[in-house]
Amino acid sequence: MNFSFSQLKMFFVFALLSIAFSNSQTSAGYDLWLGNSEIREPTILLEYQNFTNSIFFSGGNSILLNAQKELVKGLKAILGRESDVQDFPNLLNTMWVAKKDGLNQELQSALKGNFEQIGKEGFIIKSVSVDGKNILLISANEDIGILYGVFKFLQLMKMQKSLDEINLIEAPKIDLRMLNHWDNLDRTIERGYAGFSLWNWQKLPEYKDPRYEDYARANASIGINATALTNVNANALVLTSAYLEKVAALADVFRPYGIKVYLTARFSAPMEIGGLNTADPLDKDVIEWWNNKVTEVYKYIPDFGGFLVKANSEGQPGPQNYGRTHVDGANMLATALKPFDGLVIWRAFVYSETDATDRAKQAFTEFVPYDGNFLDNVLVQVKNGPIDFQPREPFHPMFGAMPNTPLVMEFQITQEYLGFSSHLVFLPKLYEEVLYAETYKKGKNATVAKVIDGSLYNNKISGMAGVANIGTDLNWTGHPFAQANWYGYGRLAWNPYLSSETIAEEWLRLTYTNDSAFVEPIKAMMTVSREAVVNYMTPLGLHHLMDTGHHYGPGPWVSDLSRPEWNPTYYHKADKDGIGFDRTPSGSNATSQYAPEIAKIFNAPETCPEEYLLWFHHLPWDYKLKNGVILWDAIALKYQEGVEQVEEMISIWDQAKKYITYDQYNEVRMLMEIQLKEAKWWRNACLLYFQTFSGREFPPGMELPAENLEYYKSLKFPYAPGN
Ligand code: BDP
Repeated sequence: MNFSFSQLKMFFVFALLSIAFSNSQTSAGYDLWLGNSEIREPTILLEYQNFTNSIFFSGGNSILLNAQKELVKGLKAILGRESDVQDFPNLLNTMWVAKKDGLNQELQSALKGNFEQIGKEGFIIKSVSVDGKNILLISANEDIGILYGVFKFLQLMKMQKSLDEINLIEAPKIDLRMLNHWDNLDRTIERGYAGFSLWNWQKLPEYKDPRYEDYARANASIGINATALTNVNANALVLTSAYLEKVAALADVFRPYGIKVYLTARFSAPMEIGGLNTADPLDKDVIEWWNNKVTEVYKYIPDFGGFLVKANSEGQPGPQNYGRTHVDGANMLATALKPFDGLVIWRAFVYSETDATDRAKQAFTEFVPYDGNFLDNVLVQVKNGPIDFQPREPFHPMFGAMPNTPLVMEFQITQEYLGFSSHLVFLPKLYEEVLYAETYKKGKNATVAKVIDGSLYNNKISGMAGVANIGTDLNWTGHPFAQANWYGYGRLAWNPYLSSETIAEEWLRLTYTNDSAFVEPIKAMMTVSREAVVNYMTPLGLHHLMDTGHHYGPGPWVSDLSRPEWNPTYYHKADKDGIGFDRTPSGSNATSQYAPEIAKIFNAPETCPEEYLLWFHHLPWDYKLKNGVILWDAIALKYQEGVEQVEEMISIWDQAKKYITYDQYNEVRMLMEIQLKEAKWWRNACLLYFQTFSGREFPPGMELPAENLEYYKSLKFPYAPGN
């Protein structure tokens, strides 16, 4: 075949374009917060060069090899040159990376007392002066501490922090820092909005997608040390040997990054894959089946973490099917796991179709009486609020109410109820609000964070779980800013006392640039984004107004589902007299599940924080808020405010355009267009619907809906993702 010159030219242009395109694709967010390495500050750069001229790295197993690999690669990206890394110490070394036992006497004594503070996973980064020479040290008790220390060190450099007098002694405050993947074996993800599951079960165990390692690396860089691979609505097949072999292959990739694998255990597995005719936790054959199964699991995965269990919740099987309790079920599994140091993480997300009491009360009622009855390798996992991952909920009253049971905080990182992966919502703001909440359980200063990290009740183990927002999308999370939610979740699991602003700043610097002209306004934009979504979806304590099933968009009118508590009308209770759910003693009395100090505040509409007003009170449309505005007007104006906040976010983003690449700018800009459109949709649909009860005009200042209520009600989304 002959090509003309112009055809050849076209071919070259095409080839060049596709190379450029694939390059821009691989850099389009794939590197996460491990990406940006530019250092613009010359004095800082010089300091870094001095410290990293000659490095002694005391090597060892695969975790340390990874740490060394990260250090070499990271320094090269930052400094633009290779550092001299040696595995024997000498006089020229400007930096030492070694566990305690790899340090010489002099350096060990320079760190005296520090090693007791950092436990198994912590690290020390310290500049010490030995014989008049400044040496930078990264040390730890265990290998994993070195890996975490190296990641931290590189992050500090990327954020242009001076290392001159650094003295950082850090250890995680929470033991179990876990991701929960709601991934199905067919690779769909329940409530996943970033593509399909990373786990390619079909090709495992032979084919290990390089992405598994990138996943592990990203997690290790923020200290995540556990991952539950499968959906809580579990499939028993993952416990068969054919799948365990695949799980083992993933565990092998994650192990050198300090990450343990967990699986969800379907309670009826002994029947489904074991051929038994019962799954009764007190039945001796069932007990034996689980014992054998656990032994088998540990043959494949010697450091298997344990089981995450959703039982007797939303139709999932559980011990109650056999007249047994959550304690019977959890302890049976815990007994099987105990010899291998495995854990049971038993979820408290329960509400029953036969229980007519307020759904918000049911988990507390069911679980709190069991406090102290679970074996010591059982943790109870509780969602942040008493309903279900809403844009805003008061903290779950179980936090603080079970002193003898380690409670794992369950946050949702995937944005099931917060606009999927099209809305920019910075979730650490939400997490922080919950963690900072005062429980009054042992006097003042008994925050939820103190319950979770085990310090309030001296629990022996502590944990936090985040329902992952990760999928096969090139940028992992669908929305570039949803990466900040993965990052921020990890940071708070490491230290639940960090502020969301600190996290936003770190993430922006590590992901985009250190230029404060970019960082400051965008940080402010991220900070406001959470309040914006509350305002345009569910202001003033409203909740669960989402359309049902897929939870995409507004559906406050839905009232015909079989279970009452699946209907939005159950939650807002709008009628001609007013709106809101009375959870005070005159209503469901859910407030009684909180400490009396808090119940008192929540019980009176005058003292109840306005952001929870309609969560706890049913109030007349003309009820006057603190600022004198009547409730109907206030609701309408809050919805309007939410829309305006998104407009403001867009204008901030537009001004930041010059600090980042066009692709980085444009991707977010296009998503913001969706967010604005949907914010208006939420406002219009909810207000037109509530207006049918209030019978009042919209207040001045509110942009009038573009369509009528029938239009909004007619919208259907049979293929909304994640369902
Ligand atoms: C709800 C989700 C559902 C989950 C459930 C859970 O809609 O898909 O299975 O939570 O946490 O929010 O078990």
